[in-house]
Amino acid sequence: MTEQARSGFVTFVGRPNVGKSTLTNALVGEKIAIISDKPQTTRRAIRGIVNRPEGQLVIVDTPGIHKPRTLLGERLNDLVEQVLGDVDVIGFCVPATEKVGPGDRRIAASLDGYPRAKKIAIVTKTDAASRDEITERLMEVDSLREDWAAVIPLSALTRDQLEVLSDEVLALMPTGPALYPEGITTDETEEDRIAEIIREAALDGVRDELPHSIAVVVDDIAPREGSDLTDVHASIVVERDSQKAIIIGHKGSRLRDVGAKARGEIEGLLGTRVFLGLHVKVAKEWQRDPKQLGRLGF
Ligand code: GDP
Ligand code: K
Ligand code: MG
Repeated sequence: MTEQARSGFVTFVGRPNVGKSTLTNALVGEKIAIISDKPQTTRRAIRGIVNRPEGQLVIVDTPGIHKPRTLLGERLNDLVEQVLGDVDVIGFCVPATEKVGPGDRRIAASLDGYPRAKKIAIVTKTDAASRDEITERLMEVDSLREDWAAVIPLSALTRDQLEVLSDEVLALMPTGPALYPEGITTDETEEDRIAEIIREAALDGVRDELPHSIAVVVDDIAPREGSDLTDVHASIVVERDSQKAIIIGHKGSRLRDVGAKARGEIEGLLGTRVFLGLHVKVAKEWQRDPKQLGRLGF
């Protein structure tokens, strides 16, 4: 018996840092979403594509719904609402390592607002939890809703049970042809991916409000004539002069580290050697300014 191919959209929801972006990347098999231990670091809807013999999954990694503090926050919430209303499957994530709390309960209950999507529960980070903890979490999560199509424990880090998840999600998708050509892992542009790599490197080691104030714009990508080098120029945009000083660091030391870390990854992405020119700019209160937001692509 040959079954018809299936395809559709899935997104993962859950509190910040439960492992949604890591899971997206692990399923796609390539880093397309940035991972950070800072909450709320995903800032756009990023699509990752998974091809399987049985069909195609398009994973949409979103920032998640948060209390909006700025115009940027409001726009991101609208974006997430739209994604949740459109997807075929929603995967609700809780980490095996932490007890289910009010935040998890609120998010699980809010899925009532998206009746179109089938819902599955995912217990993440099983590599970091004991058997008893995993069992306890599975029971807690199971009781949060009556309509889970499946409850799956997994580890994105060790890849344990990832296939179980993708099989389960695919089986819930409508039948239909692939939505993207095979061989494509994301619909993100090269510029977007480079900007995110730089943002991830710049986020590493900064604290408090600063992560939220950082945006990155790629100004130029050009192969250098007569060499195997690509010149990439990008701007790291912050909101205040004091933040600019932190990003640059003593005698430019921090910016150099950010550049070195990002350059290696960009070389992997482009498959050439890279000269990376980073410039730090101040755009006052860009998160609240519609014109600046437009310029930064939000
Ligand atoms: P998100 O905010 O839900 O997108 O979470 P991230 O994917 O950014 O991950 C948050 C943190 O959890 C990062 O430090 C990850 O390295 C870590 N993490 C994610 N998945 C796993 C996992 O399967 N096992 C372990 N031990 N850590 C994980
Ligand atoms: K995060
Ligand atoms: Mg994320």
